[in-house]
Amino acid sequence: APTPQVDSVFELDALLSDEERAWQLTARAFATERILPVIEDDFENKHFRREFVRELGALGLLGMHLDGYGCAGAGAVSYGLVCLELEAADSGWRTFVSVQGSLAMSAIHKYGSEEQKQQWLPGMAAGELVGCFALTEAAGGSDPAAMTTTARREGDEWVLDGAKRWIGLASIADVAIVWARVDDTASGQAGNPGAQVRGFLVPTATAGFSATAIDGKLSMRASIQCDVRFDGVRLPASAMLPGARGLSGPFGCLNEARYGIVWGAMGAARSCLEAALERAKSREVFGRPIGSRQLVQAKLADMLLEYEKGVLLALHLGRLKERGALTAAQISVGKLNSVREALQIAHEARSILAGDGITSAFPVMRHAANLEAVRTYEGTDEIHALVLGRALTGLSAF
Ligand code: TGC
Repeated sequence: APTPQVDSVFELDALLSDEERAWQLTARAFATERILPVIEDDFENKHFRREFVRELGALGLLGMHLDGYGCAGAGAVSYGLVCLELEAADSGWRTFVSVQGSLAMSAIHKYGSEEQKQQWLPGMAAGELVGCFALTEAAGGSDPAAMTTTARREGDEWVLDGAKRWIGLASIADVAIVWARVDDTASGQAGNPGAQVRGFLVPTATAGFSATAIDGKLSMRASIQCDVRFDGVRLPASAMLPGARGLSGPFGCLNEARYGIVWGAMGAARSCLEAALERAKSREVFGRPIGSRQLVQAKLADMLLEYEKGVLLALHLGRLKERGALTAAQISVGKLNSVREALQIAHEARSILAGDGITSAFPVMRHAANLEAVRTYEGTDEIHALVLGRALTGLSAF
C-alpha cells in the first residue's frame, strides 16, 4: 500500500521503525481491501460485519498492545498507527478494536485473576469471542461516579441489578465487563452511594442479562451501541475482577481507549483531506481546477497543518506511553485536539467537495457524522477541557 500523499509531505515514515510500519501496512491493507468496499453500504444499512472480527484477530490486531495470552505485545505507536488506519476507513471499526482491545481485554489483563485471563483473553485476541465494557449509564456518561447499577452478595453469589447505556457491541458480545457499586448488605453498606465500584465478568448468556441495539443513530451506523439491563443477574463469587477497586479501575481502561482515539481521529481526518485534495485537482469551475484557487489552497494548507500537528502529537504521546510516562492530562490534550481538529478538517473538506460532499460518493459526511460520536464518547470535549483546566489551575470545576 503506497504512503498516502499527505503523509509523504512530512515524511512520517522516517519517524517510525520497520515494525511499526509493518503494523500500519497490515491495518491499511485490511481497511482498504475489506472495509472500504463495503462501508458505505454497511453505514446505510446499519450493518456490523461480525465476520471481520475473526479476520482482525487473525491479523493480531485485537488487544495487540497487551502481552501474553495470545496477544501480540506490540508497542503503543504500532497500536496507534493501526487505530489511524482503521479509522481512515470508518470510526466504527476503530471503535470495535478499541472496545475489544483497549477496554474489555485491557480490563481483564490489568485487573483479572490468572484464571480469568486464561479463560477469556486468548479467545478475544483471536476474535472468537467479543467483549464489551459496561460503565456508562443513561443519567449521564460524564459522571460514572453517579452509577446506580449494584452488585449485592447472596451467599456464594453476586447478584447484579441495573442498566447501562451506549455500550458498544453488547448485543453480540460473549462477555461484558460490568462496573457496579458493591452493595454489601453484610457490612451495612446497602444503598450507600459511596460503596466501592468493582468490575465483574459477565457471560452474556447469563439469565437476566439483556442488550438491545440503540436505533436511530445518524453516526457510527456500521457499529452497534446498546442499552443493557441486568435483572437479578447471578454470578459466581469468582466473577469479580480482583485487581480493580474504585473508579480508577475503569478509568485506567478509558485511558487506553482515549489514547487510541488520539491516533484514530487523525485517520478520519486524513481520509477527508485526501478526498478534498483529489477533488481540488480534478474539479474545474470558472475554467480552472479549483485547486489552483488561493482560497482552496489556503483551506488545504490549514487542513494539512492540523493533520500533521495531530499526528506528531499522537506520536509524541505514543513515545511517552512506551516509556510508561504518559499522564491522563496528556491524553486529554490529545483526545480533545485530535477529534476537534478532525471534525474541522471534515467540515472544510465538505466545503471543497461542494454539493457532492453531502453524498455517499465521498466518505466525508460519514466521517463527520462518526466524529460527532467520537467527540462525545470516552470523555466529551468539555470533560477533557476541564481535566486540563484542573491540571493547569489545581482547581476542579466538576
Ligand atoms: P473522581 O470521581 O474524583 O475519581 C475517581 C478515581 O478515578 C481516578 N481517575 C483516574 N484514574 C486513571 N486515569 C484517569 N484518567 C482518571 N480519572 C480519574 C481518580 O484519581 C480517583 O482515584 P481514587 O483512587 O482516588 O479513587 O473523578 P475525577 O474528579 O478524577 O474525574 C472526574 C471526571 C469528570 C474527569 C471523570 O469522571 C471523567 O473522566 N468522566 C468522563 C467519563 C467518560 O469518559 N466516560 C466514557 C464512558 S466509556 C465509553 O464511552 C465507552 S465508548 C466505547 C463503547 O462502549 O462503544
